[in-house]
Amino acid sequence: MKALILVDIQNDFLPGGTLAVSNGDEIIPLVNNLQSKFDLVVASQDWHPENHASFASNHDNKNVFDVIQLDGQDQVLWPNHCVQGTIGAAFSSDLNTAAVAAIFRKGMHKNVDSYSAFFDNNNSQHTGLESYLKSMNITDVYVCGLAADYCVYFTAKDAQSLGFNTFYITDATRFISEDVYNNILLDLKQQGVTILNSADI
Ligand code: VGL
Ligand code: ZN
Repeated sequence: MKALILVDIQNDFLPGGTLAVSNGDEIIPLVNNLQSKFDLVVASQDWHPENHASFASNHDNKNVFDVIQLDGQDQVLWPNHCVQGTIGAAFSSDLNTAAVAAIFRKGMHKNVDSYSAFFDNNNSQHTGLESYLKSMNITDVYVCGLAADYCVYFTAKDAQSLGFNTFYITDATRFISEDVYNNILLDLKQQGVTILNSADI
């Protein structure tokens, strides 16, 4: 059984949002069309409290894109984004969510970020996605959404390490940083993730 995970297709990651990914809106028609090819469609939603430690505004003398140590790990500081209950945190109104069976929210704990739809960045808290997919007999996981080099990457990496056959749909993602993107593609290939285009599905 095959699942499609729609990662963080939220207004703040789209043109006009606070952490807009260039051309992020271009993926939406593709993602809408892909959904009917899957047994199950689920979505993740970045869902931060206003005082979240990943926001540069919550640190003295720090700028957006500075890197700090948080709980022993490198943490990029972001503009405020996807604050719980705001329009920025909502899914794009162009995204077809009618077939989305379940939504997994992440990044709710003030002191730890959560790029992956499966766990927090320190791997301590599960979102419930792994056990949900396994309970639905999913063996193959396809990932798309935003951003290619952060949340889609970590979701694909974790899916593969959890034993799912994992597929990363390049034309149904857009990156924040091209350098980071080139590195993560190499890493995903090394982990055994299949990199493909939506036309191959
Ligand atoms: C994301 C940065 C911060 C993402 C979420 O969805 O890729 N990136 N929070
Ligand atoms: Zn975030």
